[in-house]
Amino acid sequence: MAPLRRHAHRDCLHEELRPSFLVRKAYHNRYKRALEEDVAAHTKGDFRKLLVPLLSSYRYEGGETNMSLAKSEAKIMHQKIVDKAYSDEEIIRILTTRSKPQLMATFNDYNNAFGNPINKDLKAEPKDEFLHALRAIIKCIICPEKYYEKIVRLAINKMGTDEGALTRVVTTRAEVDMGLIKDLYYKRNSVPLDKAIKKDTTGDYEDFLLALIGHGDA
Ligand SMILES: [Ca+2]
Repeated sequence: MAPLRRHAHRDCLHEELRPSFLVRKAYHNRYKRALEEDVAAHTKGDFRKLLVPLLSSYRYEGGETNMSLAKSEAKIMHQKIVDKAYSDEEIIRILTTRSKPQLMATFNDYNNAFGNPINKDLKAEPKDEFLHALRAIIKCIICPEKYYEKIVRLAINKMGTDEGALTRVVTTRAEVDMGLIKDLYYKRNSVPLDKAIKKDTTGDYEDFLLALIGHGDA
């Protein structure tokens, strides 16, 4: 795997794969494994092709957008999607290196020029896991708290608890945007997230989650 700690980005999967020291320590205490090892152990093929640049490439952080670049890259992405070349290096390069405002402009342009949101076109094969990952990255860029609130909601609402999904969101977003996720969770479910977690989990696991979401300061 590429070095894990080179740049402190604020973008979804970058953040997801580059969590803070405290988060990694909490994860290690509970699972006796390094978070990075688990991530590395679970990627291969096209996923590795996508995740390695997400970890290692430099994402430009400026706020300005280049509209003609957005237009040309929307066109590139559309052509690759039409050709079903989903793991093409151009798609990966655009998603992993462009700034968030630049990508927002590209996605808008895509919608305007081709008549569909890009994520709708990436749903052509709903069961394809690589397409699922691309859609997740795009949803994260557009509105991370919405993406993560949904994962938390589904993890809690199912019979029992989806501990894997809940742990992943809580450990990776704890020091990023957990406040926004909690606000949105409360808005959608009319119950505070810490209360929902208390009801759905027990013991050490409950304490672990509550500590990380900042129980009491909601
Ligand atoms: Ca449940």
